[in-house]
Amino acid sequence: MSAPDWLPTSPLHGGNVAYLEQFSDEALASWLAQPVPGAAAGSDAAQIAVLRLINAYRYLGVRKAELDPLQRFEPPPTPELDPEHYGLTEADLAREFDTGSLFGVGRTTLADVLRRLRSAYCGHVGVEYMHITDVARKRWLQERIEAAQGRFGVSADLKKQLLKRLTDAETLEKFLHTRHVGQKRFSLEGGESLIPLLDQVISRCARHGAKEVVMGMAHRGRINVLVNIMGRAVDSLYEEPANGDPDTPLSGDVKYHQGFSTDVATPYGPVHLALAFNPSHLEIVHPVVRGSVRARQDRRGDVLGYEVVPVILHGDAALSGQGVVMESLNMSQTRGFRNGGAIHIVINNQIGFTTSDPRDVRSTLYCTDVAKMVEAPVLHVNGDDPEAVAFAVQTAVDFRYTFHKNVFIDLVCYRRHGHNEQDEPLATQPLMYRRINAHPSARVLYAQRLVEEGVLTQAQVDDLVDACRTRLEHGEPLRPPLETDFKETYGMNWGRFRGKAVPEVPTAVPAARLDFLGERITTLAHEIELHPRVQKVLDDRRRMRAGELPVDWGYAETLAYASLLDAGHNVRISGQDSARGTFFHRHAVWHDQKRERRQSGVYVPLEHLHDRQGDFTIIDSLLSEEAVLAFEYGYATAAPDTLVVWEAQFGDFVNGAQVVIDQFITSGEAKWGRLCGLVLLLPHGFEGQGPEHSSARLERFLQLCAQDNIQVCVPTLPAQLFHLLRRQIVRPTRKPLVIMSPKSLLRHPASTSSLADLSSGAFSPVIDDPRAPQQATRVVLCSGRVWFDLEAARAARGLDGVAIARVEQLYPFPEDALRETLNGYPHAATFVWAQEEPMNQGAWFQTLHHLNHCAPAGHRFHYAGRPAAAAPASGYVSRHRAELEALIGDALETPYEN
Ligand SMILES: Cc1ncc(C[n+]2csc(CCOP(=O)(O)OP(=O)(O)O)c2C)c(N)n1
Ligand SMILES: [Mg+2]
Repeated sequence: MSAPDWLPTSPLHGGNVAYLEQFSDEALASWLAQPVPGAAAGSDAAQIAVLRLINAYRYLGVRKAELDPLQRFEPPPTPELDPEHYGLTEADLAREFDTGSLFGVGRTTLADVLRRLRSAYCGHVGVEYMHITDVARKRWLQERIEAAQGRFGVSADLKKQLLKRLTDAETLEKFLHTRHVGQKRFSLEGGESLIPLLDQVISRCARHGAKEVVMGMAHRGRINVLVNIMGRAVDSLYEEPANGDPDTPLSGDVKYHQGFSTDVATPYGPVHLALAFNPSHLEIVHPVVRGSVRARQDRRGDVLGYEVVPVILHGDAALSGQGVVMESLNMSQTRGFRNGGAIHIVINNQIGFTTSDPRDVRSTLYCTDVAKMVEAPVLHVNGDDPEAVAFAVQTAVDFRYTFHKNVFIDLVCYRRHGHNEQDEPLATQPLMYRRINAHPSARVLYAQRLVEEGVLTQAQVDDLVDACRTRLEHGEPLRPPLETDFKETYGMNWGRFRGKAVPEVPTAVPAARLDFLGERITTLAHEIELHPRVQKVLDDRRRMRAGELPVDWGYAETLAYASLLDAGHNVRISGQDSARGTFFHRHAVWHDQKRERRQSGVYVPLEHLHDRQGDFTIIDSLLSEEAVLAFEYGYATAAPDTLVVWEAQFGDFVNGAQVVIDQFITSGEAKWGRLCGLVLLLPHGFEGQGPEHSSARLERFLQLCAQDNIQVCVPTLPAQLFHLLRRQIVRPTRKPLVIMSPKSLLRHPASTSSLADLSSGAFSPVIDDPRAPQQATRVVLCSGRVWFDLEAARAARGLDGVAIARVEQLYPFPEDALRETLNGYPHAATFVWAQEEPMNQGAWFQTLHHLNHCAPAGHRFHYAGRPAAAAPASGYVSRHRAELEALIGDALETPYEN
């Protein structure tokens, strides 16, 4: 075979090993893939062949690594790992070669090279790292792996500790199996090494300075983690509130979704551990954990993630199957969402429920291949070798702390029982499970090894089991909680926010303060040449401050944020293109037309109020709904005093994050008692933009409303948004707030407020007809922008007998306020609910009972709106207009039989 063009024909002349080294590993890899026709002739060629062989092991050694405890599959043919592939022969084995960058070797025989490579790359740890483009990261890993050569240098003390933790893991499962017969627990058996693994992760992180570790995981082994890692008492998991207890309105959740937080001791000091509550939706907790970690990091000013570390566990099937993993990884290094890298752990039991055939589960070789998109290294490790596991952990944690990047540990194991304990795995995996049934546990295998090594006697091994069993039988925790004041220090004191009632609070800001803030947000600290259209926005805001123009949405919203920052609260807003605003209205970041961003070419007025203000963060997010919204939920649940806002580009796209809405935002408090003050801004309104840019699916949010879980509002005036955003923080409760936010209203001349509207009053759940026509015989109620269409038509048609009022808060439904409004129209005989959404959508069916509750005796509300429709809106402007005309007529003039 001839060398590729870029290689000199005789690379060794003139010390050209170094020359070879400078070529990228990728280039060498592609050369490697070429077939080798004949024997390598001459010593130069043989030397090149040796270097190529070394490189091949770095890329492909993992394929021959002994990772699977069950040894079900033959390793795939990998001729690139055989010297013959490069034309090297038996005779070359004893010859000495230069080994290039093979760590710590220099010149040695080919036989020695092979031995070193096989022990480094083909033992119980298989590493994938050659996809990393950064040379420093790659070299760092190379050194670690090649220096160890599969010998992990584990001390006798650590060996005993590893066995003890394996024993705890196994004994707990056996104990639960007999104590709580027939109860689903999603046993960890087959993957017991997870417990010593997590122990090592926590203490290694502590050694690097971690003060908090936040974990997320699904069902598998969760009870084991709660007991063995978090120190939860077993009985506390199985306690249930008495049936029908009126003080327990919460739904609660199954025990394998329980979160917990505690402080644990490590040799390097105490660590606060939090395990996030999770729903069944396996991978969705991943971005939630990242958000919670980011909030904690922000609170500590921990920019690089030294003190707070996310540890995220995955199942093999879920990791490779669910799209939210890709979204979460994609955001993991971006400015607004990074954590300084997460430690990912895969409980790779080689099966998902009943599905394990490689031809069905994924299209990649490894379940971890998605990690490569962010160039994370992957350490695959045989779960039957706890020492290899400990080595993988040390390497992974040190890597994370050195480079602040994600890292994956793929714990290759098996699942001893069915998916849950009632499941019969032999029904679908007979061969796999026959093997498993004959396979001794990791504890038994490791105990045998330690007895053979003379580290422990069999009696001592048995004592470990007995001691654990005794503790469990006496109800003692397997990991006693630590007496620290950590919880007080790092806890978030949510107690002050708990409460069912959602009282109205004063949210007005004194005029003088508004004026001061208005000055700050319209003043440039340094010279910036704005785009003329942005300059116009700024000029207009200055005139709004002076009272020369009415207050628009952009100014009112910015003042709301300014007033909260002024009081020391932090404000965090993320969404696609949120800094400017999809509709060119927000302009929270000003761009100099002459300078690059990096050369202070941007100015964020809300960061420059005064020295004691809160932090303002506005993020143009990556194009993700699910992961980003989940992240913000996680953030908001860990930052009660920060106003956290997520904005959809158009409200229509929020359904890409439906899991977050269903499983966390609307039900998290009922299931887990988790409070959250997250705000969703969802642009909504039927303006002829077609089926996909009209509806944030108001009806879906309303359907999810119960037990005071969330708030759903449709503000139609800038001052309403101002008070609503402020109320979210000023009020002593925390409830998610869903806002159907404006699009065309942003520029509607009638949709403005005055400065006085901000310096007095509060959010009004119902806005009466400003004309309050007391003689009205017909009352039309609506929500949102259609009010302006109705009002314009009413005026144009001279329908003085019609009153049109707005319901601005749809949940909790303001029955008292609405009754009061309706009482103002004693002559009304016709009551109409008008909406622009089709009948099966919008607020109609979800609020009808409230409306009729409020209607005067003997009256009920009639519907005026589009007929039920499959698609939210028409794509034809003419049809859109005709439908609008029809619904206006129905609302204002069509007679209804009562
Ligand atoms: C999003 C989602 N889809 C489907 C399920 C149902 N389900 C529960 S566990 C499971 C298999 C998960 O396999 P894996 O991720 O490998 O975890 P393991 O149970 O093997 O530990 C499935 C399909 C679920 N919980 N969540
Ligand atoms: Mg699995």
